[in-house]
Amino acid sequence: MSYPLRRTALAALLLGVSSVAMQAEMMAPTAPPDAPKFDAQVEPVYVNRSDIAEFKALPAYSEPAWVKAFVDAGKLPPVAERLPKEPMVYKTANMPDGNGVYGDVMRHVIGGRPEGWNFWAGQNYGWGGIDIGLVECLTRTGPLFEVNAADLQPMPNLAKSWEWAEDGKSLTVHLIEGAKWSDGDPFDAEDIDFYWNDVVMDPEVTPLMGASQETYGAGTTLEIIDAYTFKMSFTTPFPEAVLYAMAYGNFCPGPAHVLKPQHPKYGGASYAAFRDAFPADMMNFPVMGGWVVVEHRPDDIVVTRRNPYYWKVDESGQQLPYLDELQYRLSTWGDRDVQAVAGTGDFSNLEQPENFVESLKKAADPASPARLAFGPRSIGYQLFFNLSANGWGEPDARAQAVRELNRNLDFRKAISYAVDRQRIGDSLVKGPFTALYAGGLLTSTSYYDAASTVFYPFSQDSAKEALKAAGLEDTDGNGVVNLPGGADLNVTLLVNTDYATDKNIAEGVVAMMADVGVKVTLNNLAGKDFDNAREGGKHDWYIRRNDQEFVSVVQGISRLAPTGPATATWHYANAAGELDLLPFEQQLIDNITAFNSTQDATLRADAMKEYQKTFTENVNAVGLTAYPGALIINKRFANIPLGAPIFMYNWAEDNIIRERIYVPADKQIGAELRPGELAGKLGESTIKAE
Ligand code: BQZ
Repeated sequence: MSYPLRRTALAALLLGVSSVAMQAEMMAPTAPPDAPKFDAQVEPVYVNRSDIAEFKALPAYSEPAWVKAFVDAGKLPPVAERLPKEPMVYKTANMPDGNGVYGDVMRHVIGGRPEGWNFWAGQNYGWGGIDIGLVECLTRTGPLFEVNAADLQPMPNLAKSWEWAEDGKSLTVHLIEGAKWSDGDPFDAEDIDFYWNDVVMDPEVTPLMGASQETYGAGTTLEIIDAYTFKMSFTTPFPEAVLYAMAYGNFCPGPAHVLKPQHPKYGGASYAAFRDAFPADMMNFPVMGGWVVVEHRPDDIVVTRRNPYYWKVDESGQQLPYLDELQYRLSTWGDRDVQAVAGTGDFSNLEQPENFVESLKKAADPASPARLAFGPRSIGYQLFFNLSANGWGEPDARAQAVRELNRNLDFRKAISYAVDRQRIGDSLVKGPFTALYAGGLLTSTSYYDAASTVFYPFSQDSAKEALKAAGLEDTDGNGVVNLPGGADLNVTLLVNTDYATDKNIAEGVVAMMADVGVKVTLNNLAGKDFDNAREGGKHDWYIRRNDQEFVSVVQGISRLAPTGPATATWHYANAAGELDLLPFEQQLIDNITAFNSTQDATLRADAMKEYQKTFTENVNAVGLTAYPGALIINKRFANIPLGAPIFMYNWAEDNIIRERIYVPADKQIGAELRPGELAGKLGESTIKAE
């Protein structure tokens, strides 16, 4: 009788219960252990949305002198004609350092690479704030981290106001009037019509963030009323989450005047040609954002210059943005941290714990060019199981066998028991940063409820018991459990190699699975290849840094479960559009529907408690670690909002409202690469005043 068995038998005798019964037991799940105390270093100053901005006409407007030279040269209409009837006006009182001055540059460093500019056909701009600076959406949620709970709703943006019908079954939306794209073309309902009918509702087109009709509620329709008004109609009353689904990354209308001619419905050659019609070396793509891409040196840098038609001003009538240029050096995410604390870069979301200690040390030096401030614990990693067994991703026999195991609760429990979260956290960084994360909603959302969270503690014995309960034992004694047919169980784990954190966590998981007899093979893929493999269902398991839905609930709520054929990234429908939901997944969908169908705060909180309990009890995913991130910003920048988290409703590149950030004249560093230049015509070069 092996030693562990002898020890158990002895204990059984002592306790007078049958050893077999005790051995078969798995450790009882517990409530999640308390996270180490780690308060956000700076609290936001809470305000109402109307304290941040409003839409109104001002008596006079102004612009940088060098832009005025373009007007004088007849190359631009006067600023008042470039602005909408009622621009968005940022309130001076809400600006930490007041109205700003023009000039200077923000030097970003990013790990992505622009694919092309057709965001609406799924192309990414390289992340790291490029797309956030170029595309604007109907509403905005990044700055909501500083909004009072009582006023917590998305901020107006391209949609300046909206009203619900009495019964809540429709929403009438009013667009900003007289705003223009950066090439001077009017922004109006034609852009909304194209986005809804020829992007969202066109099954051949998938926008970057995957918006589909379900994102706005199954059965939702949209009707154009006039040039600045449209109405959405819903099948359930008051689906307020729709307003969040009108913020970044969804319902960010594209320039119909350049997109439409390329779309097959309007004479375009094909859907592939439509997607590739605006390659990354094509400059001056029209935007509604504060800056336009005027230069892209592959693998080197993207340069963006102020948009002379930008539709926001400060209370003194100065047209925004204040910064004339934003640069994006094309490097790695890790290098972003290094350059930010060194002062050769100006911004970073310190999101990889491996860089915490070094960055903290550097930033602690009073002479450091950058300031660093930690926010709430809003970064979380989970291991997701591919829960489709009806063909999504065309699995071969080996993969299909793994899919069926993934759909077995005992198997998922086994994987959770086998994860030593303390060891994962410590392998990334020592200290009070990482917490033992059960999975599901993060503690950073007010909808998180510890009492509704089920935690399977680290226990290799329990893991082995659970594997046995799932029909898996090491029948050939080679240390790897065997599938019913006798083959060793071998699982592929998809990992995003753009981040050291993802790779380190994955290596930890491989070792921990081996300890309980589960062989895991890493599928290491970079950025877009990772996204494509995940989107295409080409995985058994994958590791993912949470998106907004697990951090805020309301932002991206439709992605919290397979509410539609392509909403939950771990379970899409097969080619026939069929979703083989597990019973607990249906419960999760019902919880989300319950949340979306009421405005009652208590009923909403209850719906999310149910969601969290169902998600964690059924191990929909295995929580791996959760930790706070830190915002690193060069000290020369003014108007950085206090307590801005790197990630909540959106990333810091949105949260800090870059269009109203400025550098006092005496601190400007003269690092612009294209001083005095503005974007020219689409596909051409820049223009100069003289
Ligand atoms: C922040 C963000 C701004 C995407 C991306 C990137 C993509 C994912 C995710 C983050 C990067 C930075 O995150 O890591 O700090 O600057 O860009 O967009 O990981 O590969 O697909 O979801 O937001």
